[in-house]
Amino acid sequence: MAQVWQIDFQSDPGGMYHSVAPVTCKHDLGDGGCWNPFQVAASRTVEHVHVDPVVGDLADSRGDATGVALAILGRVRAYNDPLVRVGGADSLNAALGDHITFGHHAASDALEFVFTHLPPGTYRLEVYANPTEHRPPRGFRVIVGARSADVAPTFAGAETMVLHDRDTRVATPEDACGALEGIAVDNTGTLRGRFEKIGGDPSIAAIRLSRR
Ligand SMILES: [Ca+2]
Repeated sequence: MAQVWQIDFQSDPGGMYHSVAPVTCKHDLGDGGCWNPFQVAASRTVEHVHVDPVVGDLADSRGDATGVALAILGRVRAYNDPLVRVGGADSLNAALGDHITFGHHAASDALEFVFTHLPPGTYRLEVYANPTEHRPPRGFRVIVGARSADVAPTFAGAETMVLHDRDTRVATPEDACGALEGIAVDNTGTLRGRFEKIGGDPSIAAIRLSRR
């Protein structure tokens, strides 16, 4: 059976640009509905960044403690899009509408990420961008060793929703996701990678890491 870790990035309450209260996702994609909030201090000015946020003792998707930790190395900002309200915590939107962001203002142009205390094995890494259409675009690239994938929402199959009192296209979760397969984790239990900007507002909403 797969073991899966689900991480839901979000800011704490009170950010700028009408950032809404965070909602931690409970949506079950088939592996269990436990998500870990990765909460970053809300950006209260455009220059307000949070440096090297970390979340430890991650539960797996079935709610069992694992001791796994995730560190993001760099200067990030955080924002909760009103999409998190659509469907409530039981909706995948609760994981995808809010996000951390980088690549502009005082934030880093690229971020490193490090999982630690993973059991050795072969992993699949799925990374989701905020799926709402935005100018500048929300896309970014995830890189692990020689593997890379673009995480850049596309809108051919998008729904239109009213967010911030205007019509906004929202990509399907699949069209806002990039995935890397076959990542080997050895006895060090460490998986390192990097995020690089593509668009001008790279917005990391969620990660699902699966050990098969
Ligand atoms: Ca969330």
